[in-house]
Amino acid sequence: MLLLRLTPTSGSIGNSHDRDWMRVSARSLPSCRYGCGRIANMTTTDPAVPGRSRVFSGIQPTSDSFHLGNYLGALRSWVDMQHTHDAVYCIVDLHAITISHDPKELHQRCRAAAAQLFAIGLDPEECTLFVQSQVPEHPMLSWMLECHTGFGEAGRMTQFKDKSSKNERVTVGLFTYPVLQAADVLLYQANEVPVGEDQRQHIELMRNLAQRFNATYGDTFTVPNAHIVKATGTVQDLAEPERKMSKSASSTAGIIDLLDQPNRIRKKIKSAVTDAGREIVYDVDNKPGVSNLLTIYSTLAGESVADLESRYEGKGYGDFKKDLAEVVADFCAPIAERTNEYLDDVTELDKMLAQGAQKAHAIAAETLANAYSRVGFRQPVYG
Ligand code: AQP
Repeated sequence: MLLLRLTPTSGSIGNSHDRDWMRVSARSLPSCRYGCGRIANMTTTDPAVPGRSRVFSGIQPTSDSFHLGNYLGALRSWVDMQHTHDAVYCIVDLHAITISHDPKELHQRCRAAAAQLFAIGLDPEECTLFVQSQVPEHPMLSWMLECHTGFGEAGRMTQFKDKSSKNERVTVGLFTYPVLQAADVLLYQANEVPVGEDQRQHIELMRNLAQRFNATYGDTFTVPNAHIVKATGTVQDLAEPERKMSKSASSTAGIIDLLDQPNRIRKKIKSAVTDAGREIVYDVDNKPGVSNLLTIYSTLAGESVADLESRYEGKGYGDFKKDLAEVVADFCAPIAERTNEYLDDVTELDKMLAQGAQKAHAIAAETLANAYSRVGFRQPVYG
């Protein structure tokens, strides 16, 4: 049974489009605090699924390889949580066309993404992994949520502002990206969403949308929580430590790809920007470059930052970087090898993804059917 609790929050509605929209909603919501710019905060006290709590997360197939930021920020949690949660993971190819793309490349990158995810340790017996475009409920729910999202509310998303300033072609899809992301998660009644720090604002939006929909139509969606690992929530670019490691960076010099060759990894780490002084100490404000390298080292080697600081006391950046390069290269090499093995048999890989999509569809269809009847739609007719 799903128990829901209503409490006010401070989510302010600043834009006039939003305020108009909220006034309409408020009339049908006597039990919630609206009108003063507050929205209801609904938290689940029981998991949607008896037994294991559910997690959902997605990743875009927008490059040939995932990078260390993706891995340390999110994918590592995906692997861990498949053993403790009812885990549903998605390669979000619908999101990938919000920026320019090449159709053949996208098709191939979905397979490369799946191969890498299995290679880092996702197990189809332990979790559900599927490609978003194979489960049609995602855009269907997204439309419904778009019709409950304030224009100004969507416009405040910093990722949209950032990406729209970098791309010449700014689409409506890029604007509504976080609403599709909300649909992705809400379809599965997920309790937790393992992501990097950059996704915190999007999770907040999806929580607001779930609360708003529930308050308007009755309990329909579990309100999810972000699962962000503090230490690795943002992995910085090695060449520009003030920026997050990102596929869309202007140069690849500061990005460690999981599929990079060992020599390439060594070269990138050797050239990583360090800071003034010679001490290897963790100090994000004054030594962002070294602190980032220490985080990577500590997480991959399973050693505490304090132990690493002691080990490298009195030694220079050269020794530290040399050892770190070997740690990273040793970590990535077997992933690249296993990825290639999966890619050697794309028929089997496609079969695994189709099975994942069937499992995902069974959950998504149930949530969508419920949401459809709540808003007064007829049930969808498939096939
Ligand atoms: N630098 C990072 N540190 C920690 N976590 C990160 N994530 C991404 N970059 C970092 C997390 O990886 C997951 C997948 O993200 P995505 O599919 O949205 O990939 P992305 O955001 O497109 O990755 P990029 O590299 O940042 O691409 P661009 O440049 O296109 O935006 C998410 O959980 C994300 O938080």
